[in-house]
Amino acid sequence: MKRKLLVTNALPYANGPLHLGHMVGYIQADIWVRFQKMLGHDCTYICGSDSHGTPIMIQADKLKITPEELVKNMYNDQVRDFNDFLVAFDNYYSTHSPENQAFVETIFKRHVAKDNIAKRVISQAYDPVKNMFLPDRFIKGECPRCGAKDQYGDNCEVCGATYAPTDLKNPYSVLSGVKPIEKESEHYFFKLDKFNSMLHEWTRAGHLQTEVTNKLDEWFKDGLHDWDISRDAPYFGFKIPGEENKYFYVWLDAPMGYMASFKNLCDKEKKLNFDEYWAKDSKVELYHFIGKDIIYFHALFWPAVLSGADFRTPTAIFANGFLTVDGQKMSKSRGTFIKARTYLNHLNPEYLRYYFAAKLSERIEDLDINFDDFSNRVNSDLVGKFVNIASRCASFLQKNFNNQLSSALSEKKLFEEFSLAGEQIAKKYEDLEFSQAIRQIMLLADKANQYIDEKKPWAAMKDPARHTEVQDVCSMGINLFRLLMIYLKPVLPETAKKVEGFLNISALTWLDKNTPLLNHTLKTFEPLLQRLDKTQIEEMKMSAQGDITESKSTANPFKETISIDDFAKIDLRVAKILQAEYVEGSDKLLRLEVDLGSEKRQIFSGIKAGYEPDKLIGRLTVVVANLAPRKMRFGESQGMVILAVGSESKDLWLLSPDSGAEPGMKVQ
Ligand code: B3M
Ligand code: ZN
Repeated sequence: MKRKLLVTNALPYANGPLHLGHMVGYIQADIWVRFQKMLGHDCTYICGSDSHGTPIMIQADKLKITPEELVKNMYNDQVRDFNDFLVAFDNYYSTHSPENQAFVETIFKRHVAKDNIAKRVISQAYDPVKNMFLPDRFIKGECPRCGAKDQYGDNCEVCGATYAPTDLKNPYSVLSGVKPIEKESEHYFFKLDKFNSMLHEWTRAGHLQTEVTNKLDEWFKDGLHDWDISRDAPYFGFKIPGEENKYFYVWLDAPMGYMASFKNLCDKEKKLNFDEYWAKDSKVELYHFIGKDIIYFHALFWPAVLSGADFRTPTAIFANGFLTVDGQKMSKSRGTFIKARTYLNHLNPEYLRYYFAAKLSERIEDLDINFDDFSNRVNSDLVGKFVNIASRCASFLQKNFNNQLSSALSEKKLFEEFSLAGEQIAKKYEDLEFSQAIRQIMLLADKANQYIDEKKPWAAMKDPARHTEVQDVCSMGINLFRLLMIYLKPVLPETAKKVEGFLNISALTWLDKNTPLLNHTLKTFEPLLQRLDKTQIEEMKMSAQGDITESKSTANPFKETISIDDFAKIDLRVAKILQAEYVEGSDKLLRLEVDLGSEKRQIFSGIKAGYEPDKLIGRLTVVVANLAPRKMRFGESQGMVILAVGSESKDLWLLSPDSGAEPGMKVQ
């Protein structure tokens, strides 16, 4: 039966770049959607930028651009990152759109009419210099327990204490540095408690993962509190109708962005009908993929807001866990913060799609990316097992049989076994048990390789009487490979395209697993996926470390202030470059030998794109002399050359002291 589905991913904030942690949920949903489409279901996949809120306003202010310009820039970056990670939304829109404004106003008015909105005066922290109310994360101070400085208003990063912003000692506004004052203002509240019984029922009706239902039980026990849905000017968002200085809180209009993005698509593609998807009695399945940190908004507020405004509620919400890198929380200071773009500059997106798929389950577990494991899996599973089947068989068929497949299957049973396994694999995809699907696919890949090993076509080829056998074995191999490609297509869409070209067939669907490809001419085999070279990972990690903390288009241009003592720890020296040469196997690095006056050092520096080694020999530059030595694949790097860098990887310039400087001189 053909199903109709609408699938969404959480709308990423437009105030910072996408990073690998984000990609978990987007890749998960994209794989699921591609799978549904391969089955022939009518599945629409939408997303967009979450474009409102104080952080966006502040960020734009810092950059001296308007919030509109900022969200436009971020939107473009996000679209590019998603495209390059092969996340194929049917529409990517923005919450800062006329459609979204219309939805938030309609929905708000419907709730007002039903007396679901209250107004009352509350007192909040206010920055008397910037003349604005301060969200919690804009207030810092000393931890009330251990006294650590510069802690946020909710918990202490030093001793782990949790508290309210009002508990901070010597609080100050992050924006102006002054002590916040308390100020009163009237706010709008959504009466969540009125939906208590509706939510009680809804959260237990199979729309949520078990872990989520359990978590919600705790929240129900705490009681459902009124939700503050308004913010005072200055704010970047939609004005509340009838108010001069009040805006809807970003989290009220954010999920409505799902509707706005879909409405925008309906206007472009006339065959889609908005009401069929969102009216109260809609039969369409609606799925939201989100991160575990935003469950409260999606499993409580959102169904209540929708149902109270006479719209349908979601069919299910799928929450995913966080990403850790080499066992640690992603952190800018540790250099484990990897932007989506940094990854893409160095590595194939399908590697990460495969790695995530191999580790994802239906549960809300955190997922660790361990880069040794990552390269082993890519090389042994994808290249060693999967691609290997095709390359082994294709070369025999091309050299000896004009790329022609046999007209019958020599091992019907084996083909049927592979075809039948597709049913279980489909079930695993459907249930979001991707790691189990991948495990089964790789077991089949082992089997296919074993089959070829046993039949030894290379031996049979030596005996002219056995040539038909070779063609049959390789045709079997290609047919098994084709089924594996079908099963991996949701994860590896680019590779699938190449394979469809090589097999000389139209786009593979899931049902194609039931019929073999026979009596058919292949195209010439082209390499499908390269082995991953560990230097690519090293180089990516190096750029991640070097990345300024936030994306160029949006960042505060400078890093956090350090003291003069901090600066004094860095030992900068004039160095003379004695030797410079290419490093085999690295497309970024040069190996330098430098003279620091009192000693010579070896330094690997990522300047290959900007300099020919010969031109460097003999010149002076500046290095960090006391950077801890780092072991790299090519040897130890004993220091760091400082560079001026532009936005392209080739835009880099060594610093040069004026003439007269000597190697070893201090730079300060
Ligand atoms: N922008 C938070 C996030 O990016 C928030 C999601 C909105 S979903 C409607 O995770
Ligand atoms: Zn503390």
